[in-house]
Amino acid sequence: MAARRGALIALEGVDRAGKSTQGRRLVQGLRAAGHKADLIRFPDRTTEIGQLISSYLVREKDLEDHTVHLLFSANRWEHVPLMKEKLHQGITIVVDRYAFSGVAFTNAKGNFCLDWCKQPDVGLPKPDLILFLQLSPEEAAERGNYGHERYESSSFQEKVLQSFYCLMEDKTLNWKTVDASQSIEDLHREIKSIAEKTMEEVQNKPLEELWK
Ligand code: T5A
Ligand code: NA
Repeated sequence: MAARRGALIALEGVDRAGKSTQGRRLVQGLRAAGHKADLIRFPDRTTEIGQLISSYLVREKDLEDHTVHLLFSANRWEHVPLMKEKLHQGITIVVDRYAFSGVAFTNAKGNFCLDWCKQPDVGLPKPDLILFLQLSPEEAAERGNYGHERYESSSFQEKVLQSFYCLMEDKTLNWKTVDASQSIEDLHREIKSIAEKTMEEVQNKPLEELWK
């Protein structure tokens, strides 16, 4: 019998929805329950490509829009060999943002159709579950004002949200929307239970390719 694989679980959602908080909490909770689990945060600002992205986000560097889109995608692809190895070793991988953020943010700039935005990420490991952390703009604003990073304005975030809704219409993907206005612990419990159910369901299924 083939070894059981880990699940690939993506966290997406509007800014301040709690993706990073829940990503850390989920990996911690899964490990405490005896599962093998790792977290990857995208963009991963620690790699050379990630450092370029980071200097763009903090406005130290200006990059052309197509170029930055491809860099965000490349920043995911550079993790793929290790992600696949770990998944096949039975390690569940939680990704804090993934290709959906990549598409939603570039598409929100206008002049970039969804299809063009998706192409560089076609063939990435397909998430077994995409948790969409939903929070109203009012509640998100209560969690602190937007900082000075690029994209941190409410009008742009509204366009990003509309792009996410378009992506969520794809029924070949396992989107699950959760109410991110709950307390950190209540939301964690809900997310962990959905994650464990998915891990059980996919452990003997092949890993698929995104948008292929
Ligand atoms: N981007 C990203 C692209 O354009 N293309 C791409 O391909 C990718 C991957 C950086 C930017 O890059 C763009 C998107 C972004 O604009 P980032 O580094 O992930 O991406 O952005 P961050 O600013 O780190 O993350 P967010 O603002 O989206 O926040 P999170 O992770 O959703 O929220 P979190 O967990 O940091 O929490 C925010 C605050 O709320 C509190 C927390 O303590 C924290 O203070 N909080 C709660 N408060 C009350 N109740 C709860 N349940 C709470 N949960 C968290
Ligand atoms: Na975050």
